[in-house]
Amino acid sequence: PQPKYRKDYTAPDYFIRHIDMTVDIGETTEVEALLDIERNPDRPSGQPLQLDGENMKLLSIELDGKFLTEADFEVHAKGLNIPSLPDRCQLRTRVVIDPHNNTALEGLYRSGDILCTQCEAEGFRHITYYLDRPDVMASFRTTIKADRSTYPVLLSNGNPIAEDAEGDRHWITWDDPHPKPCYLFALVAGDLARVEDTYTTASGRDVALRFYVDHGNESRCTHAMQSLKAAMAWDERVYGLEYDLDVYMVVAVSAFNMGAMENKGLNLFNDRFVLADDTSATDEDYIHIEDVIGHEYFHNYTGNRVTLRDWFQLSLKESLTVFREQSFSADQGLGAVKRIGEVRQLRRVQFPEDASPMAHPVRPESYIEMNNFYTPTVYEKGAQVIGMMHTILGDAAFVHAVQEYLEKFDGQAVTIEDFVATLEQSSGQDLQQFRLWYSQAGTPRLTVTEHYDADAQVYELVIKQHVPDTPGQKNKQPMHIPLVLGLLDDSGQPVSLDIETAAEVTPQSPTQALVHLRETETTLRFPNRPSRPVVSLLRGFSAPVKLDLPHDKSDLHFLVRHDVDPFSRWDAGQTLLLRAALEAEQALRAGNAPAFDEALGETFSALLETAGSDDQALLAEMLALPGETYIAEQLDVVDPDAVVGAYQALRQYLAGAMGEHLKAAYEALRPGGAYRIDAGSIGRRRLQRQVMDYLAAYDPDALAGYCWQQYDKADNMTDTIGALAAINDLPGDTREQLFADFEQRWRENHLVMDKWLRLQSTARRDDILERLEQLMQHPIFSLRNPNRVRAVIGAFTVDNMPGLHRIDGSGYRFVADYTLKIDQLNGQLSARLVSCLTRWRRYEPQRRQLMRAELERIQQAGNLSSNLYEIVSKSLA
Ligand code: BAL
Ligand code: ZN
Repeated sequence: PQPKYRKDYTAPDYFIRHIDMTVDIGETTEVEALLDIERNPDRPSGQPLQLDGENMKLLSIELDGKFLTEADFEVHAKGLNIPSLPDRCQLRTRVVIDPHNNTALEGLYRSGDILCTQCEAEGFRHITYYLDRPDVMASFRTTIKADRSTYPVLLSNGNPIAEDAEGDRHWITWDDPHPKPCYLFALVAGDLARVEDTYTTASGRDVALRFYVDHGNESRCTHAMQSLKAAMAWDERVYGLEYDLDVYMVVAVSAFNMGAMENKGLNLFNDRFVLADDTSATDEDYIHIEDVIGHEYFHNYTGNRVTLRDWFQLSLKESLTVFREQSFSADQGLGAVKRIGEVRQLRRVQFPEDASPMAHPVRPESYIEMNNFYTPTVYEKGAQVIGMMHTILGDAAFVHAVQEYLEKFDGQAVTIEDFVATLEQSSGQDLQQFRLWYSQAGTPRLTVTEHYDADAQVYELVIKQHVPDTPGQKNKQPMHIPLVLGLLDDSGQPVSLDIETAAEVTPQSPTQALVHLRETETTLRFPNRPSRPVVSLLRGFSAPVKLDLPHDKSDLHFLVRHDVDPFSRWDAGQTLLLRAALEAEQALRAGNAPAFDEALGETFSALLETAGSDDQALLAEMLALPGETYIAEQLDVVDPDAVVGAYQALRQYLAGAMGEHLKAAYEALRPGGAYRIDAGSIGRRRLQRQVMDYLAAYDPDALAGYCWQQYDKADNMTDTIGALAAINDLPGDTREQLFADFEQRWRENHLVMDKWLRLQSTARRDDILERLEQLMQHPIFSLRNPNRVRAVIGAFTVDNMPGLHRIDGSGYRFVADYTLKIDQLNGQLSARLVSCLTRWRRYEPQRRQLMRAELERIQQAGNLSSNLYEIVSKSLA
């Protein structure tokens, strides 16, 4: 497979202005497409028409009503070429496709008993011959014909304009007047129940909201429906954006590669992001549903009304939409805690990617398989980049600039440069240097040193920035990094800021400032400081950087107690814990027993004592340890045994320091009434789960008793799964009995069973690989369903460090075996699973060798999907 490069972009030689398509579903599926084609006047005439098309059998082709013979065109594995065309013409193709055997889940495929589509990024070329690129936008008219009893519901984008039936077959025609790229096309055929509601827009129009789900699941759409209405109202209130069609449809699908897909007017959703009720969904499920429903809804403007010129611009729509989703979500109640969760996830997943052989800029320069670039870098780092521009411009100017962008480019396919230039023009801010965030890969590192001159009463910070080398990029330029900071005096009070520096400074309040770091080194001087202040840096996580703080331990303890910014307060605690974990890791590698400061236990025990009064969701975050992956991320050479050992030792130490208070806290946090999903109740349950995690280390027997009772009494899935999660790593009868009971109760509900599978795949036990094989024999499991595969194999690769890194290499062998098996079915999925092996160079020599050998075995197996080929070959390069 050959890479495609951003620099090679050329406009299309032809446009397709309209497509009239008939999809006739039967034993086989026949697709007839009539394309209105126009030559692009800006391109030379006489160019061949090169249509994309894969995995289809051509039946006939007509140009302006005349059948073409084989001499008139050329069909190859990737498409169809016609040497020359008139400037305007109509082309009609008829093809046969095979959705029932489409295991890759792109194009038209079968999920359970329904047929559905996934066209982003390049799935439409599996449905019919087409110019499958986002800068070709057409109006779509789609007729679907099918058996009436098997497929009573037939959906596509836009509005239904005609329908009829004859015998046991029926058909319906949908018309979507908004020109769109084919990646936003969708079609669904199946026997689905419909749940309907109405939203009245700010201007008074009624929009029909329709959820389509399997029969029996109707009552499980309530939260998704409410979330959709909340998102519609939020976009009107914050961005002044009103929905533009009369109908908004959401279909829940069980076999789905992505989380959801924003097809115009007809979103397709992985069913885990639609279906929920109190007994089967956890707090986190409810939050995810709200997020994803919001995300897909927000795409209607940022992505659909203004779309992409080419796939290198993917982050244009994704980062802005993730940013909008995150703002919406924070407004729904969890605020700063939501931000902390995003940062945790960024550090756990995106920072490692940015330091891996797959590291790429937010706007990639090349790709072999576009599906490999739906990454944490494009999405989550991209959203942080948008967030920094929001910080630099300020909220009002940012929202105004986005509105201008949407107006200016409405109905067009544009670039990241168009977006940034609009923000610049609208706000008057200079974002020239800031653009490096789009082109330079790698996580910048800030190293801060401090100096206090008691005689001169001056406190000074020197901040150095460095962007590490990444594949294909060396010697990078300094970035424009917005750093938000404040100072605390020795009583913990915020200090009025007076800063002497060559850097630009934007005051945000009398005690907080935004400093624009643009140089390799920046000096900040704070005069008139009668005593040494403690600096609070990177407030609100104002930039996605790694930060080496100047603080000693006592400063960090001080910030945990006093910082007014919840993010920085949390991060000071995380830094303390991380430093302790790294010292333990070093001790273990040197053959010594880890030792921890008493002060650490005191600070965290003191936090626990505030369990009744403080913000409980924030407290839960404060008490949660930095994950093993994040600890490993700090090391030049990773020894997984030492990382896991250090994590456990630290957890055991803190649990011991908190001691009997843990039991009192657990009791105090028991629910007082019926299940509710407001922010306060979610916070209480999160804190209770965190307490249980320490209790598992402090007093496993007591914990087992609590788990039994909690499981028995639970009226909601958060408490039920909380009991299983807490006891997951503890051997014994209670664990086995609870897991067995859960299976009996929930074996018919595949989404709930995913939780059961996931917990067992991440359990720390010597026979984990045998257990994984058993789980894959369970009737609910199928290698063809991505959710099931992610629950067993995916969870194991991401959250089972000791199992994956077994010193005999059996964990790696297991992953490689299943990667190869799944690659025969679904290349998008196999490419994700293998990513746990790609950073083999960072491990100690024995693991390094074992991981590399498995990657080489995959490479040598041959016949790989382009997805897997790209990841494996880049990892070994
Ligand atoms: N566009 C793919 C799914 C999503 O990001 O919404
Ligand atoms: Zn998206």
